[in-house]
Amino acid sequence: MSPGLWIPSYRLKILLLGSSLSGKSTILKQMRLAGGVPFSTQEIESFRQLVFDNLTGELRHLLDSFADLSMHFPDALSADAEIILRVKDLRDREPFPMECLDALTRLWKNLTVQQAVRRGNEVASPEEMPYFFGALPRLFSPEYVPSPQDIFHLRAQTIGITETALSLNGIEMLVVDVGGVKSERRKWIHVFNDVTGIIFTVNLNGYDMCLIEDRDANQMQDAMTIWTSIGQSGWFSGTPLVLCFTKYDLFEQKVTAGSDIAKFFPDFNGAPGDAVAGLDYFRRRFLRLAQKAGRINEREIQIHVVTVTDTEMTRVFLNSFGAFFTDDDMRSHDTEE
Ligand SMILES: Nc1nc2c(ncn2[C@@H]2O[C@H](COP(=O)(O)OP(=O)(O)OP(=O)(O)O)[C@@H](O)[C@H]2O)c(=O)[nH]1
Ligand SMILES: [Mg+2]
Repeated sequence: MSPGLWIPSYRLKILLLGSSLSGKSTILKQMRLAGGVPFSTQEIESFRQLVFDNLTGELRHLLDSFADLSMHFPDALSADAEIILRVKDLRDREPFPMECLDALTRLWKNLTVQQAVRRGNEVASPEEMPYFFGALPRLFSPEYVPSPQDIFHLRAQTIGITETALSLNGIEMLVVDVGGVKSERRKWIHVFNDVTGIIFTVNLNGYDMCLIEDRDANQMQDAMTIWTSIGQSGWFSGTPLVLCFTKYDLFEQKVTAGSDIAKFFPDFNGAPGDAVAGLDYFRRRFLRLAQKAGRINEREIQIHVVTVTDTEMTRVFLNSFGAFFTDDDMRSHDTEE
């Protein structure tokens, strides 16, 4: 084959797009496991180190946020905080330092710290903190190896662009994952050629959360802005869009516990505590934006609501979009769920 005449062997090129923390890389991990690209031993070791990094990094982020939240950090916990501030990255196969187990346990149980965790939406605290902090003794066991669930809950901000070739339901595809923070978005254009389909992820739970890179911005508003620009973009006229609302589990928990969507989206007129009405409201908002961008009449949008840390639920989602992206006939019918 002459140089420059490379013919791609995949049938679909799928772009994962969306704001940071919306679940793009988690979907890619699920796609890898479903698509015959399992994690290597070295990757699993990196995930183990990342678990420790997530635990200590998330706590440091929270401690740093006390001033912004106008809260006073409890003096009795300073020695424990010192231990966490001093930790170094783990080396390959180095066990988690045991002195951190007691310090993390005491910090996490403290009522003032818990109060700060509950106000995490104001400082973009990681939403998966309860998952890892609820499992501290298991994670600190010397034999600990991350489970697939742990791997799906890990957080690592994507920097740069990754391309993964895999096969789902017999369809060869190249899946492109990008970083969602604002500083990464200027790189997106480099992968806009020859796209067969876009999976656009929206963190439903982000309706009351600021962006990690901009505390004055709202995650949901940010997602709406990107969604509009994709709808209007000349690169993607005619490209089928899968709109994937993620973190329904966290959204439902928060809304039913009493967080009022109308405080952040005043035109929401559902009852406080009604997560289904909330979901319906955001679904309609995104469809309306697509309509304004001239997309909806083309029946090119499929909508899903997924908890992407849940393998069963994500498999159902993954089984649906291959046909949607490959089958023009399917898109001539209304495919909204
Ligand atoms: N509970 C729950 N957690 C989720 C869900 N989707 C993603 N997460 C968690 O949210 C965090 C961020 O997910 P990522 O997949 O890294 O987000 P991303 O869109 O790739 O973020 P960037 O790389 O910064 O653009 C991770 O800790 C995931 O485990 C979900 O549906 N439910
Ligand atoms: Mg990512």
